[in-house]
Amino acid sequence: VSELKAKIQEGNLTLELLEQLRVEFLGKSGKLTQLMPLIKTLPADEKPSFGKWINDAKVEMESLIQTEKNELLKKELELQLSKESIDVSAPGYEFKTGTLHPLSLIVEDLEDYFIGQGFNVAEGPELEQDLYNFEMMNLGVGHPAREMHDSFYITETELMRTHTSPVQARYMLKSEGKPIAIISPGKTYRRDPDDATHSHQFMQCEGLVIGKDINFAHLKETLLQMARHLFGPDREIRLRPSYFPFTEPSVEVDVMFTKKDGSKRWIEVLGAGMVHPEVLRMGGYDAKEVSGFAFGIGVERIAMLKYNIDDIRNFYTNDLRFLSQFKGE
Ligand code: FA5
Repeated sequence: VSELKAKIQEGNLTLELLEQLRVEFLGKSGKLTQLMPLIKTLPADEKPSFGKWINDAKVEMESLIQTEKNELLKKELELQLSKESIDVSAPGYEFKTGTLHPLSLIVEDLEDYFIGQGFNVAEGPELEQDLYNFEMMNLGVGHPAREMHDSFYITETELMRTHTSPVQARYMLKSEGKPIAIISPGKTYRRDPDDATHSHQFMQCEGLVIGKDINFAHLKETLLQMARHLFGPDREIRLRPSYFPFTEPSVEVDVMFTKKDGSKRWIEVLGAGMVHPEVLRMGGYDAKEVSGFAFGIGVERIAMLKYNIDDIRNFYTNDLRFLSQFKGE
């Protein structure tokens, strides 16, 4: 007992060293344990006192070790607590959050704006059937305007949609002759070589309005108000005659931009027109009863103009230095 006491008092114990001491004295072949068999060699009248002596020693040693163990555990806990104390004056961590992609910002803005005008938002598949992408848009097999939409065919009859216009056809069939006012933003695909203003995958936002007495003035005013919402209240637009097989008459719309050096120029942002009677008919509408207009906006174009971006590839190369500039927009 005194030997153990001395060793504990030497100090510098750790929990591990203490355990070694326990084994050394009380373990299976420990110093005290080894004394136990001696009891057999003693005369019967000495056995009880020897047994008591051994037992007392064991109890005392165990208590010494337990006390020391509690001390060590307490010290360890205190050390840990002192290390882990909270320094309320330490500078905080910067939590890095993502940001919406500029194209998502434009799409959300268009959705908010048109929902406010009473439009619904419709969706259609990106892997589209030839039927909706071309035929129901009045571009039959062999139609030369199909060339304008060099496409990625996946099977004989399915392709990656070349524009968002097939959503027009799908929505007309679903609406069964009822009036329509929708926009439909989404991804589109064409076999255009990538350059500063073209991408093989880009976004469009379709618009379609069908009802009684819808006329060209409705289309013009809708586009003018949208341009002013997007680019400011004084913004001028210009409608140029154009051709699309699914609209008649057709126009392309330019928006006036003032460059940094003060010079002005028109920039094309969308195609539009009055829905072609054939398209109405195929969609289940009577062209003598109703009329409609449609438009297809190039979303990247809008984003490039709004945020002054001169290369469309910036949207698709995931450079955080570019993307992080749209925080808080
Ligand atoms: C169309 O795709 C018609 N569906 C638009 C339309 C809808 C007309 C409804 C009438 C009624 P166009 O091929 O011009 O039209 O494309 C429309 C816009 O998409 C273009 O003004 C341009 O901004 C954008 N666009 C076309 N090709 C690309 C491309 N490769 N990369 C980026 N933007 C493109």
